Amino acid sequence: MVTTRSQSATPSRSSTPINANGSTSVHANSSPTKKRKAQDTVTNSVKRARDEKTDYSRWRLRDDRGRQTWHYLDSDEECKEWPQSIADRYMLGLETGLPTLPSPETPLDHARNALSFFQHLQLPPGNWACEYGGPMFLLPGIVITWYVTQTPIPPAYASEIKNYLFARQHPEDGGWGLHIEGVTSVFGTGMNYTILRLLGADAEDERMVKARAKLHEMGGVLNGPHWSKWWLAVLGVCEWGIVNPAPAELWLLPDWTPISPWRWWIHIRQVFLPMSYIASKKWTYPSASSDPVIQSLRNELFVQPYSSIDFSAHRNDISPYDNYHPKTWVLNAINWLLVKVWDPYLRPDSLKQKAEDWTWKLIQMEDANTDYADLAPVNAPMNFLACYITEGPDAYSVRRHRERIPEFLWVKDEGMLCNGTNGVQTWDTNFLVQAVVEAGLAQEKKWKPMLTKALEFLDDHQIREECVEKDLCYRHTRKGAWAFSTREQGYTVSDCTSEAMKAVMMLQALDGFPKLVDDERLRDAVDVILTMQNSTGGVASYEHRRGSELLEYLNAAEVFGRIMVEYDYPECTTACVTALVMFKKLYGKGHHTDEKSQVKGCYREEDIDKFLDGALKYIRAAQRPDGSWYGSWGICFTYAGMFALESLACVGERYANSERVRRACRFFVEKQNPDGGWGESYKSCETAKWVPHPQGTQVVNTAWACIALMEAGWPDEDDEVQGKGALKRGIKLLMERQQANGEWLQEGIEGVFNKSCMISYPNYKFIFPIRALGMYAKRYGDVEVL
Ligand code: LAN
Repeated sequence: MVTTRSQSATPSRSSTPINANGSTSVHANSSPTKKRKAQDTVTNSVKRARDEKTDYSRWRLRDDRGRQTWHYLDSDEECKEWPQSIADRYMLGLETGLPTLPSPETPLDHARNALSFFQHLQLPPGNWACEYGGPMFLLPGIVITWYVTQTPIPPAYASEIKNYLFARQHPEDGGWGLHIEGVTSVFGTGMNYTILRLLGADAEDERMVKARAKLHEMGGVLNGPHWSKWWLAVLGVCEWGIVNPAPAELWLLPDWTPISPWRWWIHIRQVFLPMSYIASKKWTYPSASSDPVIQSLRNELFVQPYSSIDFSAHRNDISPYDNYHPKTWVLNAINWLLVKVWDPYLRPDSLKQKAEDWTWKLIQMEDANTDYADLAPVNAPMNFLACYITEGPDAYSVRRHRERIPEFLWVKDEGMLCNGTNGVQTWDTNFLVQAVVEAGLAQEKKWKPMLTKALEFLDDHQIREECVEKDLCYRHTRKGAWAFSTREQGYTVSDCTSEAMKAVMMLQALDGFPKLVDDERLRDAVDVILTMQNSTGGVASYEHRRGSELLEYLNAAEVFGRIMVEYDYPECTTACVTALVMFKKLYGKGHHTDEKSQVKGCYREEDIDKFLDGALKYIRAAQRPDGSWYGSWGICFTYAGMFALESLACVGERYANSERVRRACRFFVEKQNPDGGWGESYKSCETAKWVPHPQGTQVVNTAWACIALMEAGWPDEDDEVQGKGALKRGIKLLMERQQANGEWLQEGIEGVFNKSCMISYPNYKFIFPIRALGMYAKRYGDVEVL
């Protein structure tokens, strides 16, 4: 059986005093037994280094119009001038000092208590923030890029990155996986071991010895996936011969070809872009051969002696732990032709140059359109490196990239990690606003300042201009959209746009809130949403689908499935459906005068209706025979079921009149645990079958299930219904798990992407219970739930 690590529970912080100025001391979390163990091993001639631990009272999170960075203050004066906020302390896992609240009785009392706590975590521009960790392959790209570009790494960052990696090392086998709960793999172990060494960890530290042993047991880094081979070639630990082709020439293909990169899913093409550029140049860290750490890594990362390795013979080696999506015979055949025939004999220098020139131009466009923030922390360090290689160490592009990388980094009780994006600003803020409005609490005076700030944030972060040379760099329309994080990042996401639009419309429809986003800007958002639909009726994430699913034959990543093109998602589709339905309701009849016909009606009503029709057909078709929907962005059936049922409810399809909704309810009720809650493991996402959470009930799954049942119009009090009272028991569980200060504690990981990689959404444990409790009170009255 494979042991997994659970996401760390909130605050197991120690009060052990830590030296000021970031100077070294024993790890604050070391228990006496751990220390004893360490001493024993030292006498056994294996070392355990003394970990450097920074002083957590010196960290501050700055949020500058959504641009979030962590700062370590060196002097006491600075600390005095910039005191630590409650939000800082909470994120760092320090005591918040927030008081015990009056004992709640009704569901709304519970929701109010939760808000009393959660309001303290709102940041000055009006958004919420949190750790957004999970993937274990993001820090390596950043640290390797810092290293080869000779970027000074702040000592506090270096210490806390090491601490995080050690904290996340598998307690038994000593390795790391693709994500924090995943099984140990070569990708996770090879890359994280490497960066620990670059950051100064000692090769003879007992934890490194253990990790190395595990890596060797899995065959060493020769068995890693494509991305790790690429990074190790950049670092000069492997030779470029081991890296399967990433041909920059593909970018020269005419747009009509079915495999042109502009058709790929945005994340894959934006990673492939710098990857192909740097691979074409076969650039390697120039000091690799004289750098003692690299020399040493050449001995540590392989099972065989470095000098005996024929790297090109290991292009296709991959360990079974990493081979989630094996390469197809088509891809293998293409790779063979590229390596054996195209590269050595046919590739003209002029074509190589042309491909490099064009990819470089596209890299510059990505940087320009995001002010060097870039799409995500995978392409950002790669673009940074491309700029360094092309423009030299002192170029503006390099300095700007250097400045922006810290926006991906996050400090928590375990150390410093890399978030999956530059934050969750817009996304979490949308959902919190909606939860409060749905709970009917938005009119309470106490929450008005908080909600007004949130509205100001959403107003500030709607994207107002199209990309420069949008069509040339294949970008989707974005004027009127919202991104997942910030306006600067600037990537349209279908559901982020829709959820933000809903949050804005909900607040602006209430008395006492300013009308910050005018009708024209809401119409821009509608225009964007209407571009997102696929021919199936469903909606994808960043763009409508541009290429065939057959492109999966060319999926070279090995560690992820279904990444080559956009797919339909019930979650994204529902967000669009509910936003458009709300728009029609609030801005419908007589709200807009058509320019041509001068008819007063709803803006683009026909287009909206057509969209809704197709979208609902898709939602119905996506339901599985057992009544469930598969979720791609949250875990898993509880998440998608909640959205799908919301879509159906929106057009009046509910338990009373729909067999499919009854089937969905039965699915939920059958999965309920005896304690009244629901708990779903991330394995549901990997296997596409319901897998119960090994730790049982989870607050977030329970909230999703309760919301789903309420959207469905589940007759909870009907004696005739099997499963009577399921909803009430779920709501009770949410109330029981709430702490005296209003918070809920962190449980298992909540989110997912690419089927196999998990990602944390820690704010969900506040947002969705608030919503569920509020909805319950609205439907059943705000009385004690007995
Ligand atoms: C995200 C995070 C948010 C997520 C939702 C809005 C929840 C979803 O409904 C639509 C897709 C989206 C925007 C999404 C897409 C993929 C992301 C950006 C991530 C899961 C966060 C990290 C991930 C990104 C791909 C990580 C980098 C990895 C690569 C394979 C390039």
